[in-house]
Formats: sequence, structure tokens, C-alpha cells
Amino acid sequence: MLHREPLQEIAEEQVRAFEQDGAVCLRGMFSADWLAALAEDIERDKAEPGPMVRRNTPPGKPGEFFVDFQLWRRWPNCRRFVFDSPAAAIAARMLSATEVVYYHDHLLVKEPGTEECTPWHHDQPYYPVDGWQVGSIWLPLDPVDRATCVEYVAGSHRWGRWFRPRYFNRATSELAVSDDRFEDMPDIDAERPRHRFLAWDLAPGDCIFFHGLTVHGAPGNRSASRRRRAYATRWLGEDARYATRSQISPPILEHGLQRGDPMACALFPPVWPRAARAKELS
Ligand SMILES: O=C(O)CCC(=O)C(=O)O
Repeated sequence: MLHREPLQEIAEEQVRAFEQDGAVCLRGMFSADWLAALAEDIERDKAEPGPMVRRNTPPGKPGEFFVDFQLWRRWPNCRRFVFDSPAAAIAARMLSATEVVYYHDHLLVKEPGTEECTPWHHDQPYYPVDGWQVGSIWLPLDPVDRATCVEYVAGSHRWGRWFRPRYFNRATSELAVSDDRFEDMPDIDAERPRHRFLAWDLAPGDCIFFHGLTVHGAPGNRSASRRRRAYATRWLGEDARYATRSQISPPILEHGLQRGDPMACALFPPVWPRAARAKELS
């Protein structure tokens, strides 16, 4: 069944854990039907990718690190996920938001044997978005063990630091964004003893909710047989404002927003409360 509400209630301590650590695992939120619907669209997208597709595995190397964006604009189940899945309710609860806007989606598939990691980064410097209520749902469609899971540096969203965005493909240079706030990402692996890391064994239906400033990275997929398909969706609360940056990723343009505007527009649709969305459509 394609249910609209989370299958499990989100407890107050899970919201507190997110606020404190910047990432929390939410178990059993989505039914197998939702995962199957998304999986269908992911295969459609792999066969016929969008204009922003990135293939991060060099030719001749094993596996494939396939990245694409904005599936919801092209595929029906991803679109339903935005408006009719539990995701908007999860985002509203976790961001303590009364209004939620959908920002974008990001597909990250690591086929078996993929060696490429996802480098340490945090998401918000890639976006033209200021504000605190910025969060993602990282939803895997395959079982993921801790060793393959995205790893989060606990509490890093509260460091008050903004790190320079770089493309995931190390052969590509950093984004040309000049912002006085931005500094180079420290060598998180070298600093391991100084941090607490969060990662989980995830079963289908589980997801991770994390903040736009939480530092995270992920290993490749060393499994010889198991895919690692992850559908990440980005959600904004009412304090999010459009910020001009010289280069952004993904390059979603033509929204017509001006600096300081609330993010809601046709490209970034309001999704919560659901009643407001229904009114908007009527
Ligand atoms: O799935 C991955 O490898 C990384 C995910 C990620 O960086 C994100 O969702 O922001």
C-alpha cells in the first residue's frame, strides 16, 4: 500500500537526537510498496537519465557510482513520493517546521564492486539556501550494513563552519563558489579519534534524517552482489531563504527567486501542511 503517513510514530527523543547529533536513523518508516515504486523509477532513470546525470566511476573500473537529480520532475512514482508519501510528514516533524517546501532529489546508486567513495562534505554550501531548517531523508532501497552506510560526524552541524563544496568525482575541481564563510574540509579521517561517528545497519523501510550542515561521507560498495541504491530527498522548513551563490549543485535554475525570498515556488513546491497544498491546487 502507498501509505501517506509514516508507518511508525517518531518519538520526541528521535527529534532531540537529530537536533543534538545532526543525524538519526528512523526505523520502519516506509512500506515495501513505496520502495518498489521508487525502484521502478530508478531503473527508468538509469536507462534514460536526466540532464544532470553524473557517472563518477572512470571507464574500466569496477561497479558504477551513478548519480542523478530531479527524478521527481520526470518519473511518476518519485513525484508521488514528494506529495503523497510519509516523507513530508517526516521532514516537518524532524525540522520542527510548520511549513515544508520540497527542494530536490538526489539519486546515488553504487553498483556491486564500486570503489569510489562519497568524499566528506556537508550539503548546504552546495545550495543557494540560508536558514537552519534544511534536512535530508536518505532512503536506501537495499539492505545496507554499517560498513557500507553513509557515516555522519555527530554534532558537526553545530560547529558553525561552512566547508567549500567539491564535486564527488575527485578528478573534477571544486565548485566556483566564493563565500567568505567557506573553508577547506579538514582531513576527517586523520581526525577520527577526535570525533564520534554515526552509521547504522539499515533494513528496507528504514531511513536516515540528517541536517544540511552535518558532515558526512560514504565508502564504496565492496559487495560483489548487493546493490546500494539510495534515494536522497531534500526538504526545507519555513526559515529557509534563497541565497545567491555563484555556483550551485545541483544546478536548478529558472526558479525566479531573489535573494532573501522564501524558497516556495513551482520548482520548490510547498508540501506541508498537506491542506495548504490542496488549497494551492484548487
Ligand atoms: O549516498 C551516498 O553515498 C552519499 C549521500 C550524500 O552525500 C547525501 O545524501 O548528501
